[in-house]
This record gives sequence, C-alpha cells and structure tokens, in this order.
Amino acid sequence: MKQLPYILSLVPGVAFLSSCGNAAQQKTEKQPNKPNVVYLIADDLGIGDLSCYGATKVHTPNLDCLAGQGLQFTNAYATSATSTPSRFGLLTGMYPWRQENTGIAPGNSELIIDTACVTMADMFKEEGYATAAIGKWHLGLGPKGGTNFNGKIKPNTQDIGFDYEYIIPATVDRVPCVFVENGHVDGLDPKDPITVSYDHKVGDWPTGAENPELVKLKPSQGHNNTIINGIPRIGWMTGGKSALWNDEDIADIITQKAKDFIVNHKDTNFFLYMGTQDVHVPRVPHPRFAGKSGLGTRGDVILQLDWTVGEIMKTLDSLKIADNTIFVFCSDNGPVIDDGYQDQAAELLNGHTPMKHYRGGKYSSYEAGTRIPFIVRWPAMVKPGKQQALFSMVDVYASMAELLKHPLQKGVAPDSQNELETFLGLGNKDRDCIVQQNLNNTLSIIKGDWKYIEPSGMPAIERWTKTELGNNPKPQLYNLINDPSEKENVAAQHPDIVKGLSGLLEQVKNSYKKD
Ligand code: NG6
Ligand code: CA
Repeated sequence: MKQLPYILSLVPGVAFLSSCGNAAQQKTEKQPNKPNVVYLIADDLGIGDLSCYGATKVHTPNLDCLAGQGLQFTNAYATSATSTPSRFGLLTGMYPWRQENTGIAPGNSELIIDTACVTMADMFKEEGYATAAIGKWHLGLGPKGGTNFNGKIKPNTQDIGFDYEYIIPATVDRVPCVFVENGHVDGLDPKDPITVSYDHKVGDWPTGAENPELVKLKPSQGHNNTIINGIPRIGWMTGGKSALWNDEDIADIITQKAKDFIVNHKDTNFFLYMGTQDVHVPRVPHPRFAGKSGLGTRGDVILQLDWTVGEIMKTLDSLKIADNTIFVFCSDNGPVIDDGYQDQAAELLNGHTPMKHYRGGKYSSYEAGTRIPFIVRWPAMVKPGKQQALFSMVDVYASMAELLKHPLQKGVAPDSQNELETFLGLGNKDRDCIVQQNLNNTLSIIKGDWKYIEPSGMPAIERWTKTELGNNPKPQLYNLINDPSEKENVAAQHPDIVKGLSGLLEQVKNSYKKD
C-alpha cells in the first residue's frame, strides 16, 4: 500500500497534503483543498431500510445516489445499540462504556461530554474549520443536577468544539419539545419559563396517563407523560409555549438550518454534524410525505430522511463544493419497529425488513443492534464502490485526524484508531477487533469471522423493548460468516475461541483507564 499523502497528491485538486506538514501556515483561513465534512447521522435507521442496501418496499433515491457516488460499507458498526452512547463514541473517540453516565439521556441531563475532553469538533476547530451541531443531540446540556432551559444554558455544544448549535436537546419523544440555539431556547418568551422534570408532573398540562382522550398517537409502552401536539412524551414539562416545535416541521427546520450553515460557510472549511430525528419515534412526517411510502409513518419518515439528504446534496452541488466535501451518512444504532407508540409500524411493514436477515434490533447485542448503513462520499478522492472491511464508528475521529495530519495528544480519542485507508476505500483491512454494547452494557467483541457476547445476568428481553437483547448467563459465540443471523451459539464447541475472545475483550476493557 502506498503512503496516503502520496496517493492524495496524485489526485487532481487534492493538493492540500503538501501543505499539511506546515501547520503554522494555516488554521485561520480557508485552505482551498482541505475537504469540508458533513456528518449526517440518522436515528434508528436499519441497514435494511435503504434501497441501496437491498430494500425493495421503500425507495431512497437520494441515498442511493450518495451511495452510488461513494463508498458503501457493508460491515460497519456503531459502538452501541442506543443513541446516547453511540454518539458519545463518535464524538469523543472513546468507548462510551468507559464512562458511567452514557446511558439513554433524559431531556434534562447534564452535558455528558466533559468540557475538558477534546472532541472531534474541537479537532476540526483547531484545524480552522467552522463547526456546527444541528438536529438531534441527545448528549445532555448544562451542568449536573438538571438543565435549566431559561436564560443561557451552559455548558452547551459550544463548550465542546461547535461554533454553532441548533439542536433538539434529547429525542423527539422526550421533553422539552423545543430547539436550543447557541445555549438559548429558540422562541422562548421569558415571561413563560420552562419547567422540566423526569420525576414527577410539573404544571397543569395534560398527560397521556390522565387524559388519554386527548391523545392522537397512543403509546404502546411508556410515553404517557406531558402531551405536546397531541403526542404524549417521556417526562413532564410546562411553559415555553411559544417555543414548542411542530413535529411535522422538524425535518424542514433542521434541514434549512443545515443548508444555511453550509451556504454561510462555503468560503471556509466546515464540519457539520447533523442528527436527524428521523426515523425515531414519534414518527410524524410532514404532510408532503404522509401516506407516501405505503408502509405507514415509519416508511414515510424514511422518505423524509431521504429528502433531507437530497437537500444537503443539492446545496453542496449548487455551491460547487460537493467534490471536495466528505459526506458521511450513517445511523446511530439499529432499527426498531414498535418503539413505544401505536403507529402500526409492524402491521404496515408489508414485507419490508429493516433488520435485513440480522437478529435483534435496536438495544440488542445481536447484529441488528449495531450493524449500520454507512456511506462515505468524497468525489475528489473516494472511488465509488463497496467497502467490506470491518469498521467501527469510533474510528472516524482518529481517521479524520490522520487525514488532517492533526496530532492527537495522549488520552485524546483513546479508543479511536486510524482507519483512514478503509474509510477512503484505499484498503480493505478489517479493524483488528471491535467492541459493542447493548442497552444494558453487555459487551460483545467481533474479530475475524467470530463474535463473542459476554455472559450477562440481565434479562434476555426487556418487556418494553420487545427486542431480544442478547443477554445470556452463558457465553455466546457465533460464526458471522456461516451464520450471520446468529442462530446457533457454538460456544460449547469452540472453548478455545471463547477463551481467546473473552481474554481479548478483557484486554480492551483494561487497555485504557480514564484518570
Ligand atoms: C426508550 C424509549 C424509546 C426510545 C429510547 C431511546 C420507552 C418505552 N422507550 O426508553 O421510545 O426513546 O428510549 O432511543 O420509553 S434512542 O434511539 O434515543 O436511544
Ligand atoms: Ca437512536
């Protein structure tokens, strides 16, 4: 394999590496050939949800186009089977299970990334990039003890490397149902302050539990606290009426914010981290998409997500910056069908298979929990094709650092490895091994053909998830090549492999200690 700088220097228009060694020269003004980065992370989207990954019942032309022009990964994984830890791993380059408070964050959680942490956004910023976080956040805001949504919310994403934020604090099924822009709730009337609680009812707004007759989307599990726009949420809130979002408009709003950011920074290098609320529950498509998929609202919001991707692609094209923009698209964890609302997602599947042939789903240690769609498009540099190498999202950080020739200090992004050649399709070497985490932190490790799931006393299915979590008091071993659907636990037949992989997992666990 040739050295990457050599290869890049051969690519017309990609001359920036010749100047990369000369760090002093840059940092403040645009370096014409340094790529912009758009990182678009969808929510709960399955590897079987896109037509470029084989879906036939739903069509995603924009994503298919992105994949066709880029590198489509077939063996890429999120670190975790839920959103908060998965995003934490991406932005910090650290396995989230090394830090305690990285479980699914409530809407009033503190910012769970330590402001002292050098995040991937910090790295881009240090390299002179304009940086933004737009859309779903779900990594908490404010200090320990609960976010105060009135006045300036601090710390916010601007304290961990983002110049601009326009974010949904947690998930769309969690209060508060408002956007936060640079530490302030957008549209908040100070005379109508927001109160949020995850312990008890606050204020007098109706709840799903008390007033089920007011609900237009009924819960199937949980989701019976404060009703906002006819949808009962997780958590209670009151106040902030003028700031409440309309669920139908969320995709339009965050897409517009993302487009504005790109347009405003077309003459600088930028890093845009965008999280869509699609396709998380409650699935509320804009009327333009409602009923269009024939698969119910879950299918409709896949179309909406595809539209969002198309809008970003068009914006890059119209500014003539698509060629030198790395556009990464992925999901944060695997798909789920019924995730707590009676939206008929299961009844209307019509043969659609969000999990493909993989076992489990969101929350699970099995493959459908963390195996994700992952696409990298960079027309100036990446040859379109398929990437079959084993790849983990935790490696995006160190790979980007390598691309920018940005030295990472000791302790920064401790679990992130430089896999730039895989990322760009210049090689197809598997990561040595990858570690993943399910809902209740049971770890599994993949190496070569094998996957080992550590024994766990946790329940095999949590009633509210309806998903097999993959917990088992006995060790589990699957051969992912012969048995990608993980039907047969062959741990008893291969004690040597179990021993090797459990030892390797212990080694990874002990390889880094946060001090
Ligand atoms: C669960 C919610 C689910 C979803 C999930 C987080 C219930 C019954 N289920 O607790 O609806 O919000 O948390 O999803 O409340 S994630 O994709 O953001 O991790
Ligand atoms: Ca998610």
